[in-house]
Amino acid sequence: MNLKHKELAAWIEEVREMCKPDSVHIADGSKEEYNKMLQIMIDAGLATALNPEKRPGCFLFRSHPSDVARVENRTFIASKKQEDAGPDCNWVDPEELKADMRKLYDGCMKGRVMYVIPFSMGPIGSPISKIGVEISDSPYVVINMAIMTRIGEKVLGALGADGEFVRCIHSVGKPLNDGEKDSSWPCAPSIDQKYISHFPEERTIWSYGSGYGGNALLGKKCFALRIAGVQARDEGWLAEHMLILKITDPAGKVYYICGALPSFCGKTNLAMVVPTLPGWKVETIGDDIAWMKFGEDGRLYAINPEAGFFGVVPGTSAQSNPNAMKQIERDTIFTNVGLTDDGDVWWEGGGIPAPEHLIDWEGNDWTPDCGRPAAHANARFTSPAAQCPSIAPEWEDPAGVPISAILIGGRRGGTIPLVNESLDWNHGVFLGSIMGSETTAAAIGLAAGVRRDPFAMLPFMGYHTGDYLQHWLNTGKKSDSGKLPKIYFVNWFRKDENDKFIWPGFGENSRVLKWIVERLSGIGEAVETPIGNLPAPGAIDLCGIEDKISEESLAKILDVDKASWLEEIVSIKENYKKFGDRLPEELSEQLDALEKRLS
Ligand code: SAT
Ligand code: MN
Repeated sequence: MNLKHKELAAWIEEVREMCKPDSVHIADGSKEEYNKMLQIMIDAGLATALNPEKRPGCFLFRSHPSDVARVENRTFIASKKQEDAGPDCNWVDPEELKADMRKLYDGCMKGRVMYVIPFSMGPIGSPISKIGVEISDSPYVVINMAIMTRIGEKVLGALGADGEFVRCIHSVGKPLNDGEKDSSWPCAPSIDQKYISHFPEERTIWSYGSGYGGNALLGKKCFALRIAGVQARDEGWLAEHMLILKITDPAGKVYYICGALPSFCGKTNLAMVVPTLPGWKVETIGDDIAWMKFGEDGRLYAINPEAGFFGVVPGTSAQSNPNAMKQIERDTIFTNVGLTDDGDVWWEGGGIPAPEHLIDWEGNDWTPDCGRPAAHANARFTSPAAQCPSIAPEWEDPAGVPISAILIGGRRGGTIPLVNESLDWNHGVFLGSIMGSETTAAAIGLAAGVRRDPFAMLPFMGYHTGDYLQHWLNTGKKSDSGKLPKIYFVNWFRKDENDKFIWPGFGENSRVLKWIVERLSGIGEAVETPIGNLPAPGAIDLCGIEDKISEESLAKILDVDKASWLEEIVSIKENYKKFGDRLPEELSEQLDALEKRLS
């Protein structure tokens, strides 16, 4: 391919000289290329084609047991100054890190092809989209990036001769000696040989040693959250770990809502929720990341920068997520699930009885009584967003969709009510700053059991969290309060005295969405409380689920228990200490005001 972009061509040459691959391939993004790469991986024993009668167009990969998830302690933010990385990032000096990594990169692609993957985060040509180029020695990365982003020639076209792009280098970290046979999942097996490095000032990502998920598909968390977060701060927009929903009420009025939920809070399920309320429709725009910019009308417009979903497989069932179940019937890549004897896939929590025998995610014989799971807990599907049955027709609209509300939430057994409407933007940002999930029933006490995860960004911060929260506060000053999205704090996970979830969840969460939409349109009823506006008695529609939850139980998860909120304040203060003098003043004010309202 003829590269018009001189800087890009020079950078490719520089990386080639460092990594010393056998050859270079610039991905064109065609279907033929995708199929050919899969065939090469099947022939080499890296991939298994599933039974086309059961799962047409589907393939299974098994990763190395050391390489099954993101590695947070090997994720580095190498800003020039340590204080700019803040309390939630692993900071390393950029020059030292580069020197170490250059040694690892030297000759690391020997025996392999170096793939160059031009990719667009967001619809090509959207004013909110951005371009990256990932250089990788993993064909698995190429086909996953082909699903998760828009790749190839059309991106090079959009880049032109001098367009801006984020430089991403990735190597699995396993050069091949002459004649050495490749393993089925090459990687650097020891954790301390893995590096997921970000150079925020240079808008550059260097990854080494892992082939899995966000460690290797560099458009996702590395670019779209950590690097884009820094770009968003500098350019005045928001790059967030949020799903995007389209809700249509029975009268046909449409609302778009973003939602930030930490891991294991059912984010993908909510992104594809099937409402149980008659007349209501929910469609999907995105399941993981939202990029939001102000439009000329002063409203925030969001795009989903991704083109596919990289969802957790275990627990995905016709009950938890019927849309995902349909989506992954075809043209999907599975990683680390079980392989049945008839060439289909199987996983725990799928609602399908276990077969008598299968091959587990590590490639071993498996029977239901063997005492090991068939699928790894972080097994994933990679599947095009376009084939999700609930995808909204406008999901690729380059203009984005205007956001009316932002949901934030976590997994909390107590204190935090089912839903709480913030009083205004700053109060909403305050709620975003205190959100989080209980880790375990840690012995260190209630307060220490909550992992505060502001806007679900903790693992994805590219700079100081205090500055990040200040950026949210500043964003609110850029428009009229009536045009800004309203912020709602949700918690599906309140438990009763017997440790049982009180709220039925899943499709019934649409009842909370209904109240939110009614609030937006001015008809929803709320009561003012010291912590925010909570649904008035009877305002959450329980029609048809009276057998699952009574008005009394609902009242329990909509209460404000003063004693536990006072404990909460102690814990928030403790957590705020880590921001030092970068804790935004507005947030201390919010905390003081809350304390006053409670007393
Ligand atoms: O591996 S990913 O970062 O893509 C998914 C996740 O961990 O949330
Ligand atoms: Mn995520």
